[in-house]
Amino acid sequence: MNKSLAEKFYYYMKLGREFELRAKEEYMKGNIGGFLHLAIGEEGTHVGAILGFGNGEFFVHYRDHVYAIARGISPKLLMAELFGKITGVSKGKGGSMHFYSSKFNFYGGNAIVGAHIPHAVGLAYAKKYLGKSDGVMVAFGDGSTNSGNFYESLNLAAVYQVPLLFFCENNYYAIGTRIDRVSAFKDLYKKAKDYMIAIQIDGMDVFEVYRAVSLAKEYIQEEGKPYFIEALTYRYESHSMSDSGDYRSPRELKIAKEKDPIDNLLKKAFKESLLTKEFVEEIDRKVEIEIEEAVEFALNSKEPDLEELYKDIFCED
Ligand SMILES: Cc1ncc(C[n+]2csc(CCOP(=O)(O)OP(=O)(O)O)c2C)c(N)n1
Ligand SMILES: [Mg+2]
Repeated sequence: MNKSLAEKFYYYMKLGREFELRAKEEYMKGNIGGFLHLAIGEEGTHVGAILGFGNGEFFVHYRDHVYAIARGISPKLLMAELFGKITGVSKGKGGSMHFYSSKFNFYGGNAIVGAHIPHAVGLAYAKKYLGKSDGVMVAFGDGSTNSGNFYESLNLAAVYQVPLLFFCENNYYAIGTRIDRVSAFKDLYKKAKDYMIAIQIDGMDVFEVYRAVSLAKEYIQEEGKPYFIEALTYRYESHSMSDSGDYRSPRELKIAKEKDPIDNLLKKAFKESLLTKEFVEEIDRKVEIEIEEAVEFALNSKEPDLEELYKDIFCED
């Protein structure tokens, strides 16, 4: 692990966390409406995966903010999207669950659990068909792995041998339902291992996620075959702003927070002299300013005109 990578990890994880903490505040003030799913606690998984995969095409479910930030999409465009403004990354028409930017190869989020997994198989198939060597990645939650779409996708990806990285974030819950109540397997990589190489990693360790995803990317590109990673992670907040999260005990939360991915990164990086205290303080100040500017931008932007309702429905090319 080198210094510049550790610096990037810290910057994006901190930016992601502060973005979401502020989004929660703005939601409570009434500046953001609709759904809001936060990934606080999952930053090691999201940032490690995006940076490990590079610029390749990426599909994701609705818990998409930190992925978009790590992809380099401006927090201004993302905050404006949450505020429902025309300057938002999806012109204020998608909100939290539908960040989308073809410029950034970002084809998420998607609100329907598991529905985007076959889309990713389709794009990976197209790549292979057109003789392109770069791969595609799709991120989804543990809950998706109980859906038919998921198994159809594993099957087709293996039948056609497409360059697709399946990236499962196992945070142990689908809304309020704990995984062992709905899934025959607690270790979700086992659901994929007869179709392709499938591994389980510690998603609270950004270094481990980055390493595993980088290696998987090399594999799918060189071999032209699918690959499956299950990252064990945890969300600190409730499923969305509309549930209380009280289906988890305070003790469970406390144990999870002891593995906090940002603290984890700092501990390792200080020990190996990859980060300095001065750098961390400088980033904290930079992040504070960026978030403030993002909220200003969102507040001062306009809502979409009514005619926007009829745009972006059919492909015009
Ligand atoms: C097909 C479908 N069924 C049900 C829902 C309602 N729903 C929204 S999120 C969710 C839980 C999904 O959990 P998981 O895949 O583990 O992702 P996480 O929220 O934990 O990131 C459900 C059941 C939905 N959006 N789509
Ligand atoms: Mg889940």
